[in-house]
Amino acid sequence: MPQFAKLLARGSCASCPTKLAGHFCFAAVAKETQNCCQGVGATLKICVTSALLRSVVFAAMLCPIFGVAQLCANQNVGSAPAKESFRTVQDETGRSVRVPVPVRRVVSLAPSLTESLYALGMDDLLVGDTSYCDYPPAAMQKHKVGGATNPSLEEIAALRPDLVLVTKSLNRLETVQQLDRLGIAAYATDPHTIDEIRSSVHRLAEVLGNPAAGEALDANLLQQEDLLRKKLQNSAPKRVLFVVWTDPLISIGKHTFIADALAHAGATSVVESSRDWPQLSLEEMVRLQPEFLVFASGHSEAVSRDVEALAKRPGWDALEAVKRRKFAVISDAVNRPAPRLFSAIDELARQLHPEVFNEKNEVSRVSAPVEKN
Ligand code: B12
Repeated sequence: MPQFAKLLARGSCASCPTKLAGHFCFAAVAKETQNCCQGVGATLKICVTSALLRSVVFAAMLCPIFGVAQLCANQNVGSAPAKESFRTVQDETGRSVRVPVPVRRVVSLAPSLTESLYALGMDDLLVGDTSYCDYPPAAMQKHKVGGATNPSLEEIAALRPDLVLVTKSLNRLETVQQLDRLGIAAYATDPHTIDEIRSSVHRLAEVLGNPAAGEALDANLLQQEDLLRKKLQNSAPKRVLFVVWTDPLISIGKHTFIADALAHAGATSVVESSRDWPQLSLEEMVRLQPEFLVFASGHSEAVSRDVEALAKRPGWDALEAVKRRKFAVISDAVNRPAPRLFSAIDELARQLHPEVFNEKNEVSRVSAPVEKN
């Protein structure tokens, strides 16, 4: 992950005024409380209350100075103990979610959300994730709560999360309903385009209390996107079949983030379905004859990674792209609506349009994927 994002995320005071105000207020409360405690027991409560009040007033004075009055109000800087403060936000599926302020413990139920937290440098909030959360490698050390579609509610509850992160394109509605019944807040994302992935990660950073980290990452991703767009501006898009699943054949619909990722990589899907993950017949694909077949390096053990073996199977062998071995195999990051998707897009563009990327033509490389060791 970019070091600057980490820096902002953990916040030097200069780059994160909210944190500055927060530290100030906390210090003020601590000092006042200590002074008061030296006094008579009966006055302790009043002293603490007045210290708190003064801190709140102090914070209110500081906020406009730093231009973050709204943020301070949202985060209740200097008010009641953290666990008693909440704010209501709307998630990307339109649900109202009561989010504790500050958020200290997060469980992620999707690899894309886990990766986003790491890319934002906010992984210290992550107390649990799924058995599919394998990137960056450090994510594998987090406490596992089961699969993405079948997590253990007991495991999640035992981790006492302030917030559980889910995504509509992978997790089940029932999981969110079960969490609701347990009184555990769940925030859902639902990005369908590259722009929406950037804004979704940005918004997530805000919801978790570090808008500066979201802004920095957003700007970095936008820069990567612009570089690639310029490179490919004169390249005609390649007609491809993106293979999500082989048995049965499942591809992508036109409103999915993968369709938009293909467009950013100089490709267009031969499938034009308005269903997100349509099941298709090979006969239909033979009729459409894509120029390339695009595979993610891993989705599940159940998906054939051996494209040579696939090429020998009846039906598949009738595709021109198969006969000519026009396969593009890219990282499974393409399956995850998260910052690393941008590196998968770059990877695909290099395979589909190698002429644009040869050393001679290359003006500047798209910067390295957002990652963290
Ligand atoms: C299509 C597909 C995808 C699509 C999208 C996922 C999806 N929508 O299902 C893409 C390509 C993006 C994908 C990605 C991944 N997938 Co996948 N995928 C599939 C596949 C092939 C079909 C699933 C399907 O038919 N979905 C259609 C229906 C069920 O989904 P839907 O239309 O979106 O409807 C649901 C949601 O809308 C949701 N919903 C509705 N309203 C609301 C509201 C809220 C608030 C929420 C939260 C949800 C919600 O409920 C609906 C029903 O469940 C299955 C395997 C299979 N053959 O079943 C694997 C499968 C679901 N994938 C799997 C995995 C592991 C992954 C990846 C982790 C792979 C990887 N290595 O990166 C990634 C994770 C992506 C991420 N976000 O991090 C596993 C999950 C295993 C598990 N126990 O959790 C499966 C079961 C494959 C397997 N056997 O291993 N996948």
